[in-house]
Amino acid sequence: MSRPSAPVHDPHTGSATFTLRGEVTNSVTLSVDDLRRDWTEHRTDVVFDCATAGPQHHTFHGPLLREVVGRTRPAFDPARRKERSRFLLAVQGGDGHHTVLSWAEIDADFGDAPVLLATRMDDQELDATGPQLVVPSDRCGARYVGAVTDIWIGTCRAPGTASTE
Ligand SMILES: Nc1nc2c(c(=O)[nH]1)N[C@H]1C(S)=C(S)[C@@H](COP(=O)(O)O)O[C@H]1N2
Ligand SMILES: [Mo]
Repeated sequence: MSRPSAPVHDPHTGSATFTLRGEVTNSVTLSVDDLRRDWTEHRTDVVFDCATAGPQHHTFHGPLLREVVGRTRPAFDPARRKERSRFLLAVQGGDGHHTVLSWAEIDADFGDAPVLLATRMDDQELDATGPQLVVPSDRCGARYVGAVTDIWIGTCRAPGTASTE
């Protein structure tokens, strides 16, 4: 867990914001309201297992994570699959819970997982808390990160490269 941070709300709309950064051309800060307005909304009915509370059933609405991240123009050549396959995404919630996905999991040429950044869970709009990562292909709930504040995209060092840090 890293340091918790309370959501910052857009002063005009009151909608919680989060930041996308890393090895990108443009870092961006977006609100839940921006997610609702600027991208095609998808809906997914999921069930995931929680270690402490058992099976959880929810309906989520929101855009595809890969389309939202596309706005940052990640530092890969979009035409080169091997380059894309080296990227990771780290997603953090306001309580410090964070998890990783590989770009390939969500890339249409690889895993093509319909991972969402949800603006709504069941009947609840997520403007007060922040968006939720939705990973329908996961059997358990640990990567359903709620109250997302930060998303990082970038590469890790090649395994054969000695660390100098
Ligand atoms: N920010 C944040 N999101 C989180 C967690 C957490 O500790 N912090 N726990 C995860 C776990 S373990 C589960 S099972 C689900 C629970 O989702 P629900 O309580 O909304 O059904 O949230 C996930 N998202
Ligand atoms: Mo859980």
